[in-house]
Amino acid sequence: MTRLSIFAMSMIVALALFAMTAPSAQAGALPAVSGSNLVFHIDAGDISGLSDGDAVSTWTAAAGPNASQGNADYQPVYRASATPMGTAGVDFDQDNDHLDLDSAMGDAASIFFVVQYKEFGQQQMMMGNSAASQKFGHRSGVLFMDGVNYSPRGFSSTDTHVHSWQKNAAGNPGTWLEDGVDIGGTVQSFSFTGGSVIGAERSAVHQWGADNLGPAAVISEIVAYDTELSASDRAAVSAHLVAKHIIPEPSSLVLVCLSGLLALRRRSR
Ligand SMILES: [Ca+2]
Repeated sequence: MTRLSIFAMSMIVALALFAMTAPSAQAGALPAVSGSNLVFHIDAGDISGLSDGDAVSTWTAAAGPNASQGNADYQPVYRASATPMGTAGVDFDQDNDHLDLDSAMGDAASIFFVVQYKEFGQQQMMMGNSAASQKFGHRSGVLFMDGVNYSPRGFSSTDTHVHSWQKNAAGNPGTWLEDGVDIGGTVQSFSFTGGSVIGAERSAVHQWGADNLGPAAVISEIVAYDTELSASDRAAVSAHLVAKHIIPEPSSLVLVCLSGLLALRRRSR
């Protein structure tokens, strides 16, 4: 190995170490998407002034209406470090915790949920409006939207995941993705309209039936767009959320090493 090669290899190692230790860029803004507007975005990382275990009375949104709950019994709990990447979450007790939006969010055709389910019993309502329709969640691990199961595949992972629902459109089938991968099920053809509640519960407020519980889940981030995203935009938003909450983005490290190796090859010619 020539002296130049040794220098180049040293640079590659240094750059790789930098890539591994540098502050992650993925914690930043959502990737830009084409032809679709953000109608709702709420991130537990934006909650300030609370300590781990504190009740959440207000969850300020980055886009769209804020979420709040004045009844102490119904308030979920703040988790300072809820995900594998140490990002925060809002912990719902399944019994009666829910947050009302200050106003209904705009109609959504693409929704992303960063969520850790704690268990899978019965029906758990993740989001809905005040009527007994247009709600979504899961039934014993099968995701559904507006009453339609995304069957046949259920899931039972209590790890943090990015669940993404999208309405059916031409060339862009309505699907649920888990961490960017289609979990396989019935095409979904409707929009999610008038969303006004995160979670639901069995009390008189937002009573959607005795079998409809709130989420036994920790929610870290919700993102909703008004139209169907392209496959590439959807993949980009999924990848952003996975990298932010679940696993670090490997691409920067891979790219640095690849460019370093190419430089080494050029120099050695
Ligand atoms: Ca409660």
